Amino acid sequence: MTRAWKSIVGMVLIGSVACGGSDPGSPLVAALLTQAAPSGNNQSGFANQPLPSPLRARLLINGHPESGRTIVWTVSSGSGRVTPASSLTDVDGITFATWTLGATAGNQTVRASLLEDPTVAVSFTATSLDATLSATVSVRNNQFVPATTVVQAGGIVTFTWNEGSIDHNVLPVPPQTVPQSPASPQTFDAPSSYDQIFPVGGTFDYFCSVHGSPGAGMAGTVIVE
Ligand SMILES: [Cu+2]
Repeated sequence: MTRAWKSIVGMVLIGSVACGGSDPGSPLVAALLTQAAPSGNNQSGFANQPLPSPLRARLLINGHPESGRTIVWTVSSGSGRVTPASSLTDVDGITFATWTLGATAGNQTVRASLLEDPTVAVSFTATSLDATLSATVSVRNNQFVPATTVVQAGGIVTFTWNEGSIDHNVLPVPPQTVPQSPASPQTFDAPSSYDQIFPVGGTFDYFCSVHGSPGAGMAGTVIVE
């Protein structure tokens, strides 16, 4: 079966593209690109920095790993880049690439596809935790939105009590001493707002002592790069 598939691929490569999908019994239909385990899917990272783990894709032909095939890596959403632009599958049918996220906030997507048949493809998603010098956390009933905020060292996070927001404070999880709302543990109602400067890098967990506890309920985190 593998030999038959390869001969069809050879025909595709010399230009007979139409033959690939015309026969429902064609072995080419049995080419499957999947996320390998571990795949590197659903990571979070910072803009302009490579994700911690590579993206890994696996090619199966008729259910068997296929080596020596070219997989093309392309960024399909977000402004990042993936390297190399193409790579060969190994004896386990696996190949990998490194994804550097772009500055686009939120979700970004990379697509891996088989050079010989781009319809054989799989996508990977990642979330950009874009670091800025200022960010806003909305203090609501009863949650902090977003729950995780990222700023650069020296950045300011503004905590704002939304309209209708009642009886909340911001307390640091020890040993950190920030963020901390004024006169805490006194609580505040909307309209209230205060700015917290984060001079140094680190992870700063906080919570509302009325509706949460460290790491649970109304709680949040500021990551300072
Ligand atoms: Cu609260």
